[in-house]
Amino acid sequence: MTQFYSLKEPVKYEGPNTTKDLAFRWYNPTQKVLGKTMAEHLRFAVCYWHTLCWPGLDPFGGDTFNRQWHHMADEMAAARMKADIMFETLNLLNVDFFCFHDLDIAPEGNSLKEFNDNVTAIANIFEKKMAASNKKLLWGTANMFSNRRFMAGAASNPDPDVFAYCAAQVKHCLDVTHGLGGENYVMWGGREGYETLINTNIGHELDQVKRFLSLVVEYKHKIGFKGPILLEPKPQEPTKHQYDYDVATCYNTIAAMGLQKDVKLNIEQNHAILAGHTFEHEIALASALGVFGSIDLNRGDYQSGWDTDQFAMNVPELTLAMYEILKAGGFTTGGMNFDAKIRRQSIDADDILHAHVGSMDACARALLNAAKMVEDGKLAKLVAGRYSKWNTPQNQAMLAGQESLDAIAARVLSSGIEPQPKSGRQEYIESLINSYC
Ligand code: XUL
Ligand code: CO
Repeated sequence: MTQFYSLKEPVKYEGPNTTKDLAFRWYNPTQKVLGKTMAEHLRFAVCYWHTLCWPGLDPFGGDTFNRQWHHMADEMAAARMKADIMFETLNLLNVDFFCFHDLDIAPEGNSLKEFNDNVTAIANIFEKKMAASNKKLLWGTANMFSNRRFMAGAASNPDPDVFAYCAAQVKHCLDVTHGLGGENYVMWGGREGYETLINTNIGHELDQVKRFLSLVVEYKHKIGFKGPILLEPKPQEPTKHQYDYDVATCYNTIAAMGLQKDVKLNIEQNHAILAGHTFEHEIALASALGVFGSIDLNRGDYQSGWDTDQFAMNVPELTLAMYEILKAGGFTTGGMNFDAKIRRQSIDADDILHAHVGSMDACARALLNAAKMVEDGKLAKLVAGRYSKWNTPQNQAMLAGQESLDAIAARVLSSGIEPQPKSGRQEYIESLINSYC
């Protein structure tokens, strides 16, 4: 076992008045909120890629973190060291879940066969570590965006050999995820889109992406993988346009294919912002459409228009998101994966711990606030009130399609209906929400 961090004992809940730097002030895993423990509500996961793979580079400069495993000649030894540190991280943070891309955990080698063998070897190590520590896999996913073979797309590549290669890669990654008891399988289409429309057959590419999704769903049933396949909406970056633009766009694909039972969504805060939506909008819409799955938790920067993937620390913002998650009934197989990275100047190992602890505390506070909103019920009552006139038999019949356009028109003309506008009370509601925070 390595000792990467200065901390030796797991971070503990000490309450809001503690003077300790590394302690939970709000996240108390066993504390009951609305009938479930905080740990059951939040289902935190540490991600492999930002935590252990990204070296701190930006478009103008390279590695700032200088981690030992990025400078080792033996790549499998480096992969084993990363596995040790992942479990050290989970243990210190008292986090139950982790998530990975195949390429995060093992080196590519010189062929897909070699890559698969490397991934399996590390998964075998995970299996032992998971059994010993009670840690679980929230989801696995295949990295089909880093290697140059994917530069023109993965499943949407003009070259069918790339499509077939992707099928082979996902098959193995889904097998490994299944073998480790992964609760979901994620597909983020980083290269499923285009750089320029003028060299792209958009209809053909969409057919390819849909066929690929069917293949994965068919295979999931074949091997008895019970969790959902999660699409992860994102509008652009790395491509100019990604086909999984936002929740609405993904839902259209899922519904057109009739896959609502098997395919849900993994919603990321920063991706919502890039698509021109709020985080809570994307959660609420996914829930309304029956495809809410999981969360990639992070925070975008409202000034810079790219995926900054900062740790989420803004309690009022998280409160609205948490309220939508509670209204959606909470997580089933999903959870809160920290798809977030420390800044490139945060070069100390312990910065990783501070980032997670701070964000877990922010989520816990948001959960407590949102629970107050639910328990109090004032907001729900206000919203229900705005729609209450729909409950009359007449208006229910109109909504259920039992009245035609001309029948409605005749009714309006004969009864002299004159709609009476009512205040939306936005400022009152905004103040009410502040009162819970
Ligand atoms: C990229 C992103 C990915 C997915 C998994 O923006 O969010 O890391 O979460 O491929
Ligand atoms: Co993500």
